[in-house]
Formats: sequence, C-alpha cells, structure tokens
Amino acid sequence: MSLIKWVDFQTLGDHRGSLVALEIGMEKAVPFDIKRVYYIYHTAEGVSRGFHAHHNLRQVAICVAGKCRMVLDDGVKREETWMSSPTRGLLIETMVWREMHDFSDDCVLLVLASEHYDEADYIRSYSEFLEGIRA
Ligand code: T46
Repeated sequence: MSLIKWVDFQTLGDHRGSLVALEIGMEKAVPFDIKRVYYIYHTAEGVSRGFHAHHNLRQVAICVAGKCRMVLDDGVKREETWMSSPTRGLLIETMVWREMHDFSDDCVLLVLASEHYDEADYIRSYSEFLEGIRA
C-alpha cells in the first residue's frame, strides 16, 4: 500500500474566492482528534526539514500556499510527492520517516497533529528508526 495517502477537503468557494473549513469531529477529513496545529513558513532557500519519525504522532499536512516536496519512508519503501494544493492533506502515520525538500519562497505548510508537542516522541536518527521498525 502506498505511503502517500491524501484526504480531500470540501471547497466552499464562491465568486469571491475559496474557503476550506476543518472542524473537530470531521472524521472523513481528519481521522483523529486534532490536539495541535502548527505551520512551517519562510523556509530558507535550499534548506530541507524533517528527517525524523514519530512513535505515536499522526498528522495531516496541508500546503496552503506555495509548494514543497515531501518524502515518506516506512523503512521498506521510500515515496515522494509534491505538496501544492490547499484542498487536500497528506496523512502521515506513526513510524514513518519524513523529509521535506525544495520549499518555494512562499510555501506555508499547515500541520494538524493528533498529539501535543513532545520531543520524546521524535526519532531523529534514521538507524534508530530502522531498529524501531524491525524490533
Ligand atoms: C513534522 C514535520 C512535518 C515546538 O516547540 N512545538 C511544535 O509543535 C513543533 C512542531 C516544533 N517545536 C520546536 C522544536 C524545534 O526546536 O520547533 C523547532 C523546530 O521543530 P523541528 O525541527 O521538529 O521542525 P521540522 O520542520 O523538522 O518538523 C516539523 C515537526 O516537528 C514534525 O513533527 O512531522 O514538521
């Protein structure tokens, strides 16, 4: 099964422009209760981010402006996708290594997270990640 799992959002557009609304309890849009929202922006040119996995955290990442390239790796396969649509979110499950590359100047990546911030949940070493997968 592919690591690239999109959730599509309903667009509430009219002649003035577009709007996406995400509400707690909208299971089809976000398959967990959202405990935290953060966004990544003004990423410096040529800088890549991520390079970690999470033990318990599930996330939906939405590129609300600009674009970037997301790489997901479950220790067996490595897949990538461009993120450039504000009407779909990329579901990133637990124990998936992620890297973000090629941010455009205007990229804003909004992330909905299933848990509060917890540094202890991060696996920041790829070799430890592989050990965790194989344990
Ligand atoms: C992820 C990818 C997609 C906080 O204090 N609270 C937070 O909620 C977050 C997300 C980060 N931080 C602190 C921790 C670091 O000192 O902000 C700093 C930058 O975080 P980090 O280096 O982890 O950022 P990215 O862009 O590498 O990764 C982030 C998320 O941390 C991560 O969960 O999946 O975006």
